[in-house]
Amino acid sequence: RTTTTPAPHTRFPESFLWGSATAAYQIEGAVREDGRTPSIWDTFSHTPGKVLGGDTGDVAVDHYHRWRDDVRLMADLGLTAYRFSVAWPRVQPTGRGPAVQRGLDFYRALVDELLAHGITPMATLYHWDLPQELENAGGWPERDTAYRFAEYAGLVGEALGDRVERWVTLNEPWCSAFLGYGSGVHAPGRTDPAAALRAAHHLNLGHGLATSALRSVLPARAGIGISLNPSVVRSLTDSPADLDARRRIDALANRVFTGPLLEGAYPQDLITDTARVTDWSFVQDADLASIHHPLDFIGINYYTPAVVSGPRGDQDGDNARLDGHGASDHSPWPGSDDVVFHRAPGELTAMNWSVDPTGLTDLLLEYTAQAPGVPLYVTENGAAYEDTVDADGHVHDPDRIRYLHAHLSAVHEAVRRGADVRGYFLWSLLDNFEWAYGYSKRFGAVYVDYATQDRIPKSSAGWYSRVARAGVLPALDD
Ligand code: GBH
Repeated sequence: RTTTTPAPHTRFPESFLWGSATAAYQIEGAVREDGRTPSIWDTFSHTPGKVLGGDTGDVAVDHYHRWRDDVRLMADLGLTAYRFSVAWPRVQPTGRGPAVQRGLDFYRALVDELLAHGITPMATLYHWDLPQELENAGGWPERDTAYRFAEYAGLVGEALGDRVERWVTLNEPWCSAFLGYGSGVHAPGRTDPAAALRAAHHLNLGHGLATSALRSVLPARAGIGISLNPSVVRSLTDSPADLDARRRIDALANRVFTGPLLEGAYPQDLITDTARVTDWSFVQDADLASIHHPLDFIGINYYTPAVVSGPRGDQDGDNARLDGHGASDHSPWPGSDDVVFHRAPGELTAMNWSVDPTGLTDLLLEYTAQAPGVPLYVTENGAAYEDTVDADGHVHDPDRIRYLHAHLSAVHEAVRRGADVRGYFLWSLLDNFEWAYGYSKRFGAVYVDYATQDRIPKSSAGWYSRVARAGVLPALDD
C-alpha cells in the first residue's frame, strides 16, 4: 500500500445477522427417503429437455446426509444465521393429511444443530417444491392449493415453533406463478397466462392463510414474513412508450404482490392491462382481507435490475436470454408480452445478469417508504461465476468477492439512509442445483465437487467470514 490514508470502514448494526441461504430441492437430494414423494421439481427435472444437461435434484449436494458437516462449515465461517427451506413433500407427501414424523425430525435436528452452534435459523415454508399430487389436482391456479399450503404451514409451525423465530411463508411467488405457469421454464412447466395470474392470486392467498395458521400455533415472539424478488425496473428511455412498459412490468413483477400484501388491493392498472387474459373473477370478496396481514418483516431477494422498453419491432431486445432461467417461446408477462427487455449496463455474471448494486440500495429504500416500520432482510443476494479448482486445491473467486463487497456496501448505504435492514443472507452457502440450469451454474461461497461431494470453501467464503466476524465491511483492497 502506498497510501497512508486509513481505509474507510463500514460498520453494520450490532445485531445484524450474517447468514447464507439455501433451498431444499437445490441441496438435499435423498428424494425417495423417509417417506418423501415427488414434487413438481422431481417431475419437471426428470422430463427430457427441461433442465440443462438432464440434471436432477436426486442427489444434489447430499445435504440430507451431510447436514451436520454443513452446519459445522457455517459455524467455522462464523455465520450467525441460516435460511433454509422445508420440503413440503417430506412433511406432507401428498399435500394433505397428517405430517410425516421423520420429515419433521430432519428439520428439527437441523435446527437444533444450528442453535447449538449459535446460528439463528430462518425457515422458508415453500421454495417451489409443490407436492406433485397437488399439481395433479390443478396446482397453484386452483384455490384449494392455498388452503392446503396453510394446513401444511400449521403442521410445520407446530413442530418447530418452539425453536424457530423467523418464518418465511413463500420464496419468490413471482417465479412460482410466472415462470412455473407462464413461461414454463420452471416446474410445472405450464404456459398459460391466465393460469399464471390465478396462481399469483392463490399464492398471495396461501401466504395470508398460512400467516393465520402460523399465528395460531407460534409463540408471540415469532416473526412471519415473505421473501419477494422485487424487480428493479428501469425504462430504456423516458419516452411515453418506455415509461408505460416500465409501469406494466412493475405491476406484473412487483405490485401484483405488494398491492394485496401491503395495501389490501390489486392495482387497478394491472387489472386493466390483463383484461384480455382474465377477468380476475377468481378473487373472492374476503380474500384481500385474508392476505392483508401486518408483516413482521419483508425478505428482499436481489440479483440484477431489468431494463425495459415498449415494443420495438425486430430491435435489440433480449427477452429469451434475459428471462434468467433458460429460453422459452412463452412470456412470463401476461398481457404485456410485447414489452422488450434489454441488457442492463454493467459487468455480467455467469448468468449473464448485469452487476448493479445501486438497484439494491434503491429497493431497500423503496420498501422502507412503502412499508414504513417493517424490518427488512436481504434474504438472498449473490452471483454465479465460473469457479474452478486450482492445482493447489484452492478456489479463487475474486469476482464474487467484488460482487459481495459492492452489494454489502449498497446495503450499508441503505441503512445509512434510514432502511431498517436486520440481516443479509448470501445466496448460496454451497454450489447447488440451479433450477433450469442444473449444476452448470455455481452460486456457492463453498465449492462442491459433485463427483466426491467434497466441500471446498472458496476465497469468497473466507472473505465473507471475516466480514461477518468483524461486522465491518473493509475497503476492498484490505
Ligand atoms: C432465486 O431466484 C431463487 O430464490 C434461488 O433458488 C436461485 O437459486 C437464485 O435466485 C439464483 O437464480 O426480469 O426477466 O430480467 C432468482 C430468480 C432471477 C428471476 C432474475 C428473475 C430476472 C428476470 N430471478 N430474474 S427479468
